[in-house]
This record gives sequence, C-alpha cells and structure tokens, in this order.
Amino acid sequence: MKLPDWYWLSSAVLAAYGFLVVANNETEEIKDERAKDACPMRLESRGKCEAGECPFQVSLPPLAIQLPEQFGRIQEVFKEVQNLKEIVNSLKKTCQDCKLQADDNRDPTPGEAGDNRVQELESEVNKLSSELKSAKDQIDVLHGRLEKLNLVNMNNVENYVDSKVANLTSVVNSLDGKCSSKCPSQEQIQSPLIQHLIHKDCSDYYIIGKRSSETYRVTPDPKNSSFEVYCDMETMGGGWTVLQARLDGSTNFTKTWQDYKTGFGNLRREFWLGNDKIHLLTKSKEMILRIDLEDFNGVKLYALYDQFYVANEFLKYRLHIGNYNGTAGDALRFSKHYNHDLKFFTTPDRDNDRYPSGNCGLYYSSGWWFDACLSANLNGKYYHQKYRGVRNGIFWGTWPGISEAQPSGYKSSFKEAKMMIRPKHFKP
Ligand SMILES: [Ca+2]
Repeated sequence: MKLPDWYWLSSAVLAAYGFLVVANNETEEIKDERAKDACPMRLESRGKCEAGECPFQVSLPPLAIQLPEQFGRIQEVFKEVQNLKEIVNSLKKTCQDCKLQADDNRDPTPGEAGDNRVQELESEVNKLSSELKSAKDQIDVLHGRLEKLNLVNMNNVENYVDSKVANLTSVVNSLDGKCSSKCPSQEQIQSPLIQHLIHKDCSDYYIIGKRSSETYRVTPDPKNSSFEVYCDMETMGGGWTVLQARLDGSTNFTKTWQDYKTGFGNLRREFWLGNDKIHLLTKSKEMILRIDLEDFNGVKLYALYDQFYVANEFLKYRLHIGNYNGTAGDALRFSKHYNHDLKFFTTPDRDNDRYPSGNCGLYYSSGWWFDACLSANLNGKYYHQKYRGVRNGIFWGTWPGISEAQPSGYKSSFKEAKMMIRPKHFKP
C-alpha cells in the first residue's frame, strides 16, 4: 500500500518538531546569555575550575529554518491525528461498555425473570408433548380395539349370546325339574292324586289318559298362573299343545305387540296362544315344534324342528329352533339371508326385525320372528284364494312351486296352518 506523501512529510516534521522542542529549552538559556552579551556565539567557562581545568560550553544563536508553506498544515494534521486518537479511544471505550453490557445481559441476575419464563414455557411444551404422545398411544390402543371389534361381527356376538341363553335355558329347565321332584314344598304333594293335578302341557294330559282333542288347563310354571290351551291328541300320537291355528280367516292376525303377548282369537278355531304362554311352555320342558300346512289344492305337508324355545319378553321373545325334519321344507331357516332362527319378535307396532328401512311386521301385516324380512310367515293375512300385490298372506317359502313366478302376478296362500309343541322326550 502506498502511503500518502504527507504522511512521510509529517513524520519527518514531527521528528523535527521534537528536536525543536528540545532545542527550545536550550534556547531559554541562550536568550538569557544573549541579553548579557550581544555576540551571538561564544565560548565560555561554566562552573568552577578544578585543578586548572575549567569546563567550557559553546552558546549558539537561535536557529530558524524556513520551511515550505505546506508544513503549516502539519499542526492541523497533528491535531487531526490527536482528534482521531481521541475518537478511537472514545470508540474503544464505547465498545468496551457494549461488551460489558453484553456480558451483563448474560448475567443470570438481571435476566432471571426472562430465563424463568423461558424455562416455564419449555417445561409446558415438554409436558404438552408428553401428553400428546400419551394421547396418541391411547388412540392407537383404541384404534386396535376398534379393529378387533370390527372383526367380531354381530353374528358372532349373537351366536355367543344364543349359546349362553341356550345353556341357561337348559340349566333352568333341569333345575325346574329337580325342584318339582325334590323340593320339600313339592314333596308334600307327592301323592299321585295331587301331582296329577299339575299339568304342564298337553302331554301330561295324554299321560293320564286324555285322548280327545280339546281345550285343557295347563300350568307350565307353578310360579305363574295356569291357562287354557288346545290339545291335539291325534296327530303323530297326540300330546301336542297347539300354539297357533289358521283355518278359515275368522281371526284377524294383524295385531299389536300387546295382543301377541297375551294371545288372541278362539282356541277352538283360529288363534295365537300368546308369547308369554309360549315362553312358559318352552321354558318348562325341552320342546319340539311341528308345523302342519295344507294348501287349497289339498296338499298337506309338515315341518318338524327338534328344538323350540321362545325367550321372554325382555329378550323380545327371541326364537330358537333346532334341526329340521319333514316334508314342507325348512322355510324357517331358508338361507343365510332369510333365517328366522334367533330373530326377535316383531309386530306392526314394535320393530325388532333386521330390516333397517322399515318394519316387516307392518309391511306384511303380521307378528312374527322377522329377519329382513321373511321366508316364512304363518301369521300373514288369511286369503281364501290366490291374491295379488304384497306377499302378506300365510307364507312358507319352501312350499313346492310357491316361489315360481305366476304369469298373472297371483300368489298362492294356504287353507290351513298349525303350530304345536310337545316335550322332546315324550313317548306316546
Ligand atoms: Ca326394521
């Protein structure tokens, strides 16, 4: 880097200036001497002579050197340098102050409040983060459980409940049997005369020799009151308790939940015995179900189920049927999509069916264990001949030719239908 010319000049002048200052001190003495003596330069002794040797000194006249005009600026430059030096010092001090301030800011004492706030925020964020993580874990767990629940479809749940209910039913039945034979209160009425007064169903009347198809009073459950039933003592050996009969359309079967609960109609003609009674009868003993059908062509067929149980009202009179046997076909368990087994009872005023968009009981004018909706409906309307429109007549889906399309749109109905039960282990 090339330094400006004045720099070299000022350095030289400064050196000279220093010299001048030193020289000026000497000049004071020279002035004094000059006042005494006009000679500008002289040699004289100074101090005391010792042993003949005296110290001498030369006094020179004041020296003035003419410098170029530009040198006049040297003082200004010097002042500027001094100013600059002061500025630099001031800046340096300011800078040191800044540094001290910065150091101060790092000090824990003045920044304590701020630091505490930051720490609080940090701890809050950490807390929220851990809460979020815990929530996420919980969501994952719930998600897993939800997926498992999805795997357990309603059919599995139903089957599980059904198996439990079936077990309970059999336990209750066996306990009931034990109680009637072993309980002290029952032992008191062990005499054949009194025991024969309790008839749980028609088979008990058959056992004591009754052979005429008639109405009889039965007491399937001693804790509940007895009631009249119609007994079929002829079909397949007899001993049947009739639950339902259709033969002439004299009774309207489009009834309410309450009607189906207590029963309606005429026991000697057309009737529904009543869901509460059917429940007590099927709870009392292990029952089998027989269905007899006759169409208007005089064709008579039957269906037999080796188990039949109807749950109580709390369980919506749910149907349980066993294995099928017979000639009319297993319409109660027609297919995977039309299966009345394990279905709840539905009436026009009580929708317990599996049809989500409406009430099968209302649509088919009946109380029945509807699926969504039916492959059998023995409580449908009684038609005296073929009919058109909604298939709301008495229906048995496995009846020969019943589902074949009629060119005229006519549907066939039944002349007679009958449902009856008998103890599984009854031997006529
Ligand atoms: Ca429905």
